[in-house]
Amino acid sequence: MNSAQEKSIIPASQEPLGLQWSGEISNRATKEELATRVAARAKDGEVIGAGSGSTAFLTVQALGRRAESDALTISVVPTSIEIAMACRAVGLTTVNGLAKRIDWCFDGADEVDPQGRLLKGRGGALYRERVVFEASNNILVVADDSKSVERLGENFAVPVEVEAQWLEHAYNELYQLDHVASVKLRMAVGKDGPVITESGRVLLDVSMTLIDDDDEAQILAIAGVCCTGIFSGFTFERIS
Ligand code: A5P
Repeated sequence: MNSAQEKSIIPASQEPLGLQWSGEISNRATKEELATRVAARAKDGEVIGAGSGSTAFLTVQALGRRAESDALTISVVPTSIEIAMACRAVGLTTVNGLAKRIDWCFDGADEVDPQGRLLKGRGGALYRERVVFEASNNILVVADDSKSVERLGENFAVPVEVEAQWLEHAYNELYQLDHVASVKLRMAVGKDGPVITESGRVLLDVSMTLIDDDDEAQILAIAGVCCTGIFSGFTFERIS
Protein backbone atom coordinates (compact mmCIF):
# COMPACT_ATOMS: atom_id res chain seq x y z
CA MET A 1 0.00 0.00 0.00
CA ASN A 2 1.46 3.38 -0.92
CA SER A 3 1.29 6.46 1.25
CA ALA A 4 -1.57 8.03 -0.70
CA GLN A 5 -3.74 4.94 -0.13
CA GLU A 6 -2.79 4.76 3.56
CA LYS A 7 -3.92 8.31 4.12
CA SER A 8 -6.81 8.09 1.57
CA ILE A 9 -6.12 11.64 0.53
CA ILE A 10 -7.05 11.30 -3.16
CA PRO A 11 -10.84 11.55 -3.59
CA ALA A 12 -12.31 8.48 -5.33
CA SER A 13 -14.08 10.82 -7.76
CA GLN A 14 -10.76 12.28 -8.95
CA GLU A 15 -9.88 11.35 -12.53
CA PRO A 16 -6.49 9.58 -12.55
CA LEU A 17 -3.44 11.61 -13.54
CA GLY A 18 -2.77 11.09 -17.22
CA LEU A 19 -6.40 10.60 -18.19
CA GLN A 20 -7.28 14.29 -18.13
CA TRP A 21 -7.28 16.15 -21.44
CA SER A 22 -6.77 19.90 -21.50
CA GLY A 23 -10.03 20.77 -23.25
CA GLU A 24 -12.90 19.44 -25.30
CA ILE A 25 -11.86 16.83 -27.87
CA SER A 26 -13.27 17.74 -31.29
CA ASN A 27 -14.85 14.92 -33.37
CA ARG A 28 -14.42 12.66 -30.37
CA ALA A 29 -16.63 9.78 -31.57
CA THR A 30 -14.77 9.55 -34.90
CA LYS A 31 -11.39 9.75 -33.19
CA GLU A 32 -12.43 6.96 -30.76
CA GLU A 33 -13.42 4.75 -33.68
CA LEU A 34 -10.12 5.38 -35.48
CA ALA A 35 -8.23 4.77 -32.23
CA THR A 36 -9.84 1.35 -31.83
CA ARG A 37 -8.87 0.40 -35.37
CA VAL A 38 -5.25 1.43 -34.78
CA ALA A 39 -5.06 -0.42 -31.46
CA ALA A 40 -6.33 -3.59 -33.16
CA ARG A 41 -3.09 -3.69 -35.17
CA ALA A 42 -0.81 -4.06 -32.15
CA LYS A 43 1.06 -7.34 -31.77
CA ASP A 44 2.75 -8.86 -28.79
CA GLY A 45 6.34 -7.68 -28.25
CA GLU A 46 6.16 -4.62 -30.48
CA VAL A 47 7.75 -1.24 -29.84
CA ILE A 48 5.19 1.40 -30.87
CA GLY A 49 5.67 5.14 -31.18
CA ALA A 50 2.85 7.26 -29.83
CA GLY A 51 2.34 10.75 -31.23
CA SER A 52 0.66 13.58 -29.39
CA GLY A 53 -2.63 15.43 -29.55
CA SER A 54 -6.13 14.27 -28.73
CA THR A 55 -6.24 11.53 -31.39
CA ALA A 56 -3.02 10.01 -30.07
CA PHE A 57 -4.32 10.39 -26.50
CA LEU A 58 -7.45 8.38 -27.34
CA THR A 59 -5.36 5.84 -29.25
CA VAL A 60 -3.14 5.29 -26.21
CA GLN A 61 -6.25 4.54 -24.18
CA ALA A 62 -7.49 2.10 -26.82
CA LEU A 63 -4.05 0.48 -26.89
CA GLY A 64 -4.10 0.11 -23.13
CA ARG A 65 -7.48 -1.64 -23.30
CA ARG A 66 -6.26 -3.89 -26.12
CA ALA A 67 -3.03 -4.81 -24.27
CA GLU A 68 -4.99 -5.68 -21.19
CA SER A 69 -7.71 -7.72 -22.89
CA ASP A 70 -5.30 -9.68 -25.12
CA ALA A 71 -2.42 -9.86 -22.61
CA LEU A 72 -0.02 -8.12 -25.00
CA THR A 73 3.37 -6.88 -23.88
CA ILE A 74 3.94 -3.61 -25.73
CA SER A 75 6.54 -0.90 -25.26
CA VAL A 76 5.57 2.64 -26.19
CA VAL A 77 7.86 5.51 -27.19
CA PRO A 78 5.92 8.64 -26.18
CA THR A 79 6.37 12.02 -27.87
CA SER A 80 5.26 14.29 -25.03
CA ILE A 81 4.88 14.43 -21.27
CA GLU A 82 1.09 14.15 -21.51
CA ILE A 83 1.26 11.05 -23.70
CA ALA A 84 3.82 9.42 -21.38
CA MET A 85 1.43 10.13 -18.50
CA ALA A 86 -1.49 8.63 -20.44
CA CYS A 87 0.58 5.50 -21.13
CA ARG A 88 1.39 5.06 -17.45
CA ALA A 89 -2.24 5.64 -16.49
CA VAL A 90 -3.39 2.75 -18.70
CA GLY A 91 -0.54 0.44 -17.74
CA LEU A 92 1.57 0.68 -20.91
CA THR A 93 5.34 0.53 -20.49
CA THR A 94 7.19 3.55 -21.87
CA VAL A 95 10.71 3.44 -23.27
CA ASN A 96 12.91 5.80 -25.19
CA GLY A 97 13.54 4.84 -28.79
CA LEU A 98 17.31 4.81 -28.76
CA ALA A 99 17.94 1.09 -28.48
CA LYS A 100 16.37 -0.01 -31.75
CA ARG A 101 14.01 1.09 -34.46
CA ILE A 102 10.34 1.49 -33.66
CA ASP A 103 8.11 -1.15 -35.28
CA TRP A 104 5.44 1.38 -36.13
CA CYS A 105 4.01 4.60 -34.83
CA PHE A 106 0.70 6.41 -34.86
CA ASP A 107 0.03 10.13 -34.72
CA GLY A 108 -2.58 12.71 -35.59
CA ALA A 109 -2.16 15.72 -37.85
CA ASP A 110 -3.58 19.21 -38.06
CA GLU A 111 -3.75 19.20 -41.86
CA VAL A 112 -3.13 16.76 -44.70
CA ASP A 113 -2.79 18.15 -48.22
CA PRO A 114 -3.36 16.37 -51.58
CA GLN A 115 0.40 15.74 -51.93
CA GLY A 116 0.49 13.89 -48.63
CA ARG A 117 2.26 16.65 -46.77
CA LEU A 118 1.27 17.11 -43.15
CA LEU A 119 1.06 20.10 -40.88
CA LYS A 120 1.66 19.18 -37.24
CA GLY A 121 2.52 20.79 -33.93
CA ARG A 122 -0.68 22.38 -32.66
CA GLY A 123 0.07 20.61 -29.38
CA GLY A 124 3.70 21.68 -29.38
CA ALA A 125 5.16 18.16 -29.66
CA LEU A 126 6.47 18.50 -33.21
CA TYR A 127 10.13 17.81 -32.45
CA ARG A 128 9.66 14.42 -30.80
CA GLU A 129 6.90 13.55 -33.24
CA ARG A 130 9.32 14.07 -36.10
CA VAL A 131 12.03 12.01 -34.38
CA VAL A 132 9.58 9.15 -33.86
CA PHE A 133 8.44 9.35 -37.52
CA GLU A 134 12.07 9.11 -38.62
CA ALA A 135 12.80 6.19 -36.30
CA SER A 136 9.73 4.12 -37.24
CA ASN A 137 9.50 1.35 -39.81
CA ASN A 138 5.87 2.25 -40.54
CA ILE A 139 3.82 5.36 -39.87
CA LEU A 140 0.06 5.54 -39.34
CA VAL A 141 -1.41 9.03 -39.58
CA VAL A 142 -4.76 9.00 -37.85
CA ALA A 143 -6.53 11.96 -39.39
CA ASP A 144 -10.27 12.14 -39.85
CA ASP A 145 -11.68 13.84 -42.95
CA SER A 146 -11.82 17.23 -41.23
CA LYS A 147 -7.99 17.34 -41.50
CA SER A 148 -7.95 17.31 -45.33
CA VAL A 149 -7.06 20.65 -46.92
CA GLU A 150 -6.44 21.87 -50.45
CA ARG A 151 -3.66 24.20 -49.32
CA LEU A 152 -1.28 23.37 -46.47
CA GLY A 153 -1.49 26.19 -43.95
CA GLU A 154 -5.15 26.85 -44.76
CA ASN A 155 -6.43 26.43 -41.19
CA PHE A 156 -3.27 26.51 -39.07
CA ALA A 157 -0.08 28.49 -38.80
CA VAL A 158 3.17 26.56 -39.19
CA PRO A 159 4.75 25.90 -35.79
CA VAL A 160 8.49 26.56 -35.76
CA GLU A 161 10.51 25.42 -32.73
CA VAL A 162 13.36 27.77 -31.86
CA GLU A 163 16.17 27.97 -29.30
CA ALA A 164 15.11 30.79 -26.96
CA GLN A 165 18.40 32.67 -27.26
CA TRP A 166 17.89 32.87 -31.04
CA LEU A 167 14.27 33.96 -30.83
CA GLU A 168 14.61 37.56 -32.00
CA HIS A 169 16.91 36.55 -34.84
CA ALA A 170 14.56 33.79 -36.04
CA TYR A 171 11.54 36.09 -35.71
CA ASN A 172 13.19 38.74 -37.91
CA GLU A 173 14.45 36.21 -40.46
CA LEU A 174 11.07 34.52 -40.80
CA TYR A 175 9.53 37.86 -41.74
CA GLN A 176 12.02 38.07 -44.65
CA LEU A 177 10.55 34.97 -46.32
CA ASP A 178 8.23 35.46 -49.29
CA HIS A 179 5.23 33.45 -48.11
CA VAL A 180 5.20 34.56 -44.48
CA ALA A 181 2.18 36.67 -43.54
CA SER A 182 2.67 36.87 -39.77
CA VAL A 183 4.77 35.40 -36.97
CA LYS A 184 3.50 35.02 -33.41
CA LEU A 185 5.26 33.75 -30.31
CA ARG A 186 3.06 31.02 -28.81
CA MET A 187 2.12 32.17 -25.32
CA ALA A 188 1.41 29.82 -22.44
CA VAL A 189 -1.87 29.45 -20.59
CA GLY A 190 -1.40 28.85 -16.87
CA LYS A 191 2.17 30.16 -16.96
CA ASP A 192 3.54 33.61 -17.67
CA GLY A 193 5.47 34.01 -20.89
CA PRO A 194 5.85 31.65 -23.82
CA VAL A 195 5.07 27.95 -24.15
CA ILE A 196 8.23 25.98 -23.39
CA THR A 197 8.48 22.69 -25.28
CA GLU A 198 9.63 19.36 -23.86
CA SER A 199 13.07 20.19 -25.24
CA GLY A 200 13.18 23.57 -23.51
CA ARG A 201 12.60 25.62 -26.63
CA VAL A 202 9.93 28.12 -27.70
CA LEU A 203 7.46 28.12 -30.60
CA LEU A 204 6.75 30.66 -33.31
CA ASP A 205 3.46 30.20 -35.15
CA VAL A 206 4.04 31.32 -38.72
CA SER A 207 1.02 32.08 -40.91
CA MET A 208 1.87 31.44 -44.55
CA THR A 209 0.07 32.38 -47.74
CA LEU A 210 1.57 29.39 -49.56
CA ILE A 211 3.90 26.54 -48.60
CA ASP A 212 6.06 25.35 -51.47
CA ASP A 213 8.88 22.81 -51.50
CA ASP A 214 11.53 25.42 -50.67
CA ASP A 215 9.80 26.91 -47.65
CA GLU A 216 10.63 24.10 -45.23
CA ALA A 217 14.32 24.22 -46.20
CA GLN A 218 14.41 28.01 -45.95
CA ILE A 219 12.89 28.00 -42.48
CA LEU A 220 15.24 25.25 -41.30
CA ALA A 221 18.22 27.24 -42.57
CA ILE A 222 17.53 30.06 -40.08
CA ALA A 223 19.93 30.00 -37.12
CA GLY A 224 18.21 28.82 -33.96
CA VAL A 225 15.40 26.95 -35.75
CA CYS A 226 15.25 23.35 -34.65
CA CYS A 227 12.28 22.01 -36.60
CA THR A 228 9.01 22.93 -38.27
CA GLY A 229 5.53 21.47 -38.32
CA ILE A 230 5.73 20.89 -42.08
CA PHE A 231 6.14 17.12 -42.40
CA SER A 232 6.93 16.37 -46.04
CA GLY A 233 8.59 13.37 -47.63
CA PHE A 234 7.27 10.78 -45.19
CA THR A 235 5.62 7.61 -46.46
CA PHE A 236 2.63 6.83 -44.30
CA GLU A 237 -0.72 5.09 -44.22
CA ARG A 238 -3.64 7.35 -43.45
CA ILE A 239 -6.31 6.05 -41.13
CA SER A 240 -9.52 8.05 -41.64
C1 A5P B 1 0.72 17.62 -31.53
O1 A5P B 1 1.81 18.46 -31.39
C2 A5P B 1 0.18 17.69 -32.92
O2 A5P B 1 1.12 17.49 -33.92
C3 A5P B 1 -0.99 16.75 -33.09
O3 A5P B 1 -0.59 15.51 -33.60
C4 A5P B 1 -1.98 17.38 -33.98
O4 A5P B 1 -2.19 18.68 -33.49
C5 A5P B 1 -3.29 16.63 -34.04
O5 A5P B 1 -4.02 16.88 -32.89
P1 A5P B 1 -5.46 16.29 -32.63
O6 A5P B 1 -5.31 14.81 -32.67
O7 A5P B 1 -5.80 16.79 -31.26
O8 A5P B 1 -6.37 16.80 -33.67
